[in-house]
Amino acid sequence: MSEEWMKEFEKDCPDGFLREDEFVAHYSDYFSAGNQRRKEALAKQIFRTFDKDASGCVDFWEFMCGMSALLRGTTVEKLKWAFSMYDLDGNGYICTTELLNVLKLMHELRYPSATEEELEKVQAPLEKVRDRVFNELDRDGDGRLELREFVEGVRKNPALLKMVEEGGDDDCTVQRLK
Ligand SMILES: [Ca+2]
Ligand SMILES: [Ca+2]
Repeated sequence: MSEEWMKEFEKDCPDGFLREDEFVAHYSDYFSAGNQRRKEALAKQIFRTFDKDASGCVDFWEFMCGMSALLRGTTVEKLKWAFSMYDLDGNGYICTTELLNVLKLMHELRYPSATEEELEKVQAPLEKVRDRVFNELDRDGDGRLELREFVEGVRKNPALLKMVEEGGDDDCTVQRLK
């Protein structure tokens, strides 16, 4: 597995570094459908979770750490990665706006060809999902999810993460919320 990654990485990054704009371009091409601006926003966010020292470049080591946490990590490692992905501004907690934005991005990933109108329609159900997730996870009720609240809460109730990943837009999720 890691040898394949090494090859891919060397092909894409002959100088040993992957820059943000290269990653974003690569990613946008990979998902041919979907709104360009939103795809770029998501790609930047994924890149940022890899770019641990915020240098704007990901070296092979950072790339490997990111990928292995994502693909082969323990539940806690995956949850930490999810947390850093959801914490869009990187200030150490997830606020309600960030969670809603993540829900929208996840929805767009599942339905890359959704029109603006369709996205408008899912706004209300996604807000419900957000409220539900906060009710469950925000133990101290301060409107912020900290890493500890997030990891412990989702470990106790994995269905919550599934709701976030699946965007809560299918009928059964909406049903479950009623
Ligand atoms: Ca934040
Ligand atoms: Ca809190």
